[in-house]
Amino acid sequence: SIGDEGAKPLAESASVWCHGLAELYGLRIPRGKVFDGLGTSLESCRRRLAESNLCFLLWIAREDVERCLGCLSDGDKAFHGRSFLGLVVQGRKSALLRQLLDAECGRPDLNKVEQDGHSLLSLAVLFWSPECIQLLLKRGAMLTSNLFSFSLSQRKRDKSTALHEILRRGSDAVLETALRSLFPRPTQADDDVLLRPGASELVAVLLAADGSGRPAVNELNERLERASGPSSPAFEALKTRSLRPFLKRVPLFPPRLHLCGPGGAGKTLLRHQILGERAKATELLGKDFLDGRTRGVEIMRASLPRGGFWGLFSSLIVHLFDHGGQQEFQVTYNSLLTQPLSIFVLVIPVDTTGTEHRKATNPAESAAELRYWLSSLETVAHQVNQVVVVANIFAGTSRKDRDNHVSQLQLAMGQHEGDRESGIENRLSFVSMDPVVLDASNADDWQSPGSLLENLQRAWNAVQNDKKAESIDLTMPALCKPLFAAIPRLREQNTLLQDARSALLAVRRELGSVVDSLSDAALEALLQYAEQCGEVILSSETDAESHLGEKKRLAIVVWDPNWFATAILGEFFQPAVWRRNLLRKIRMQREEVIECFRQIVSQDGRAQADDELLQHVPELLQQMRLCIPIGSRGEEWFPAFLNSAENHTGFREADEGLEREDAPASELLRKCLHIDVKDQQYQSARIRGRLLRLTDRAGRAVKPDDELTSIFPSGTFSRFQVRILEAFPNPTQDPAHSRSDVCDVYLSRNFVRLSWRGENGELCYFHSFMLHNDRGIEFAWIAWLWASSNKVNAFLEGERRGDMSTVMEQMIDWMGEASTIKQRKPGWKVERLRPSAFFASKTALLDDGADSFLKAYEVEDIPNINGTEGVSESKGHEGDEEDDEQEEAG
Ligand SMILES: Nc1nc2c(ncn2[C@@H]2O[C@H](COP(=O)(O)OP(=O)(O)OP(=O)(O)O)[C@@H](O)[C@H]2O)c(=O)[nH]1
Ligand SMILES: [Mg+2]
Repeated sequence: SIGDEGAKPLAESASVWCHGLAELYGLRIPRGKVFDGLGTSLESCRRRLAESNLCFLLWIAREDVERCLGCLSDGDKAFHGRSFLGLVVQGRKSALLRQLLDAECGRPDLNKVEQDGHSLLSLAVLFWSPECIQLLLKRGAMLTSNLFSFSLSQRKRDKSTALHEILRRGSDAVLETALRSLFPRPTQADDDVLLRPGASELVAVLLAADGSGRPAVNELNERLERASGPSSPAFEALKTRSLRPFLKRVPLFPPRLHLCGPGGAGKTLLRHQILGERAKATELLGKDFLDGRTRGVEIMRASLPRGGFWGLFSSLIVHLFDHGGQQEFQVTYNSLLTQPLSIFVLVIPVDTTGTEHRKATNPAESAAELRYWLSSLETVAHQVNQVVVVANIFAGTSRKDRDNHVSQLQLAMGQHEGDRESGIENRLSFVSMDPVVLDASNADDWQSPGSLLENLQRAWNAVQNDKKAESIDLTMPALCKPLFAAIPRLREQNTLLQDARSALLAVRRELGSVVDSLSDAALEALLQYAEQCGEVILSSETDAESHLGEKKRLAIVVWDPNWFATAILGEFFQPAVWRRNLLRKIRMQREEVIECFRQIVSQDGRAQADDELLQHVPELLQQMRLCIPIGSRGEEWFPAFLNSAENHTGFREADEGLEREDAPASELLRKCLHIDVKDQQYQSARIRGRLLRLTDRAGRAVKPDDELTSIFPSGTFSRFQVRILEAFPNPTQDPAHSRSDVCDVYLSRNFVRLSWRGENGELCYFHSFMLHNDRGIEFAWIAWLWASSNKVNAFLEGERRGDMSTVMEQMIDWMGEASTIKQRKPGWKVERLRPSAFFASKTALLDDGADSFLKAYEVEDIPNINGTEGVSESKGHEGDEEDDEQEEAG
């Protein structure tokens, strides 16, 4: 059709070019796209091509990295439903692919699905480019159990997974890369990989069948048999055992049901009702407060009717955790509440009659209590959770009182839910926005229509179907089953606490041939599932001999978590016990902790604890965040549960040496260093103060009587104190005898004090407080730094370095670290304090608001406290109007 002689060669080139592309991509490109039949020059032909959407095919063919990068960042360059990277893979351009992936522009998703269902990896297999396969696998493309057509045939029978195809066609090197990409880390005869939590994915891929029903693992076995000579490590690891028994998986169970709430709320009574233990319920109703309270946590299995038509005869197994609500037992919570698939039942008492140990409740207090528990759960709970709020109505409460309480609780739940909308991350999911109202003393109330049981059934369904749960491995190896069956028998042997070696021997004895072929590491992996299901508690130690550094080795096994939490920890946390054992110190020697456990364990008699075994118990405490080791050797322990500044109900704080410091900063300076700030000698002294407060929903700093919407995670101040001890490892036990030549450290419940002395009598002094609001909850932190002259440099980490602002920033950082749990930090605001606030009492300081704080535009560097700010007490804090006005003007 082309008349023009000159255009003929062009038409031919275009043909060749289209043909070339067709070969390369298997795509038919009409010649007319390139050559319109009218063009008169090669130039115009090129231009036409460059202007069409085909030009990027040319760039790929030419491996023009720069232009291809442009296309990649463009994002929408696709041809016939094939993505840009898909085209690169299809063209087998491994070198180009590498360069594109190296360039890190936009970090393309290597597991994206193409329009025709292929993945980049399956395309690389389809067009067979070993280089691309390896490259993609190394860069994070994942083998899946999806079926693809790797031939022209579209019949299901002829489909297979990418792994099948690699097993059939790939070289050893390609296969090695594929297997490596499946294993979570390089396998060095690590034969427990398949048993570890999170191995489901790997197992699913190995077990995936091709279109004709042949599982990949069969092909793998055949290939392993065929292989001769030395092969790769991943290969070797698989060869050492027969894979089959490791691959079968069953669902992980059961969800955890946590009964939480204040002491005496009726949690245990409710538990007895749920478990149908009428006699125990009656007994508890007759008990007095101290006898009845739960020590530590009681853990047991419970079976609830599943509900719904089909579930009529089946039941819902849950792991029930009945937590002691008294403050001193709350320390056991953190480590237990953090697991996924948790259902929290928050029991709030409604009792307008009151008892000796518990005040009568009022609606506002109950709502505040609920808010506290919600914030507290919020800081520790795993994302996959459900919350049921229960109002437990005690006998003698009028209908009107009940309704008032319930509507306040409802309001508090609504407010909490409202936070979600304002963009604050909220990780609690309520089953219903209405509290469940019941009377725990009534045996059937909890299962009446619309009551607790129905809510639990809904919660159970919700956690199972939670989208967020998809990323969690909810299966375990079938091999766990015989182990789980053996655990009750192991408990009966009255060695509830065992070191790793004896524990593993006991398991082997119980399970016999089932686990013959398993290594100790594989058994440990199975025990980890038991721990995940709440059947045992494990503690591990860092393996010193391991070359990998971080590797952990099982140290002890607690066969009965219930026994450990109640009989051992519950006993340990009794104030009476640590009073008797004189353990109330800032720091404990590791030996003291061990000694205390020795006594408790031997009195209990259900475990034989020898010295070696007891040596490992502190690790368990540390794992539960009850004690914090100090320094790298961890010989000393900071008992977080004893040093917390929280209220301990039931005894007088003053009698126990548990008072909290509460004096104004200047008074403490006088008391601790015998220094009167107004002394002429300290004319040039400098002061720097910070107040850090939690914020409310609107980002405003809260006051003592405000409702807290976020709280400091429990143990925040303890962790801050530990950080101080690590930096300045010489605390003074007795405040009266402080040494003057080194940095002197003193800690008490809510107080930290550091003092440094320079060569010429210069002094530097730091102190900080944790403050509690009206309800005894930590809500603010104050820090002061005072230096006798501007020449004094403070010490940090035992060195003389940094100026005052460095020190202050460091302290605030440490506080930030201490209050951050799982990357979550409560909302707070830091305010700079005026020197005049140095003389104010805490209450006055918090009350008067802005007057004590520097305004944003004011410069902090005030030459000395006797200057403009004025130190005299009359002028200082108590709100001198004139003074205030001057400040405003300034
Ligand atoms: N009349 C009446 N008494 C109740 C009710 N709920 C709890 N009690 C009584 O209140 C006391 C405390 O109840 P528990 O169930 O032990 O409270 P708890 O929440 O488990 O308390 P801790 O274990 O200390 O956290 C017991 O003496 C119960 O008998 C109720 O609904 N009605
Ligand atoms: Mg209880």
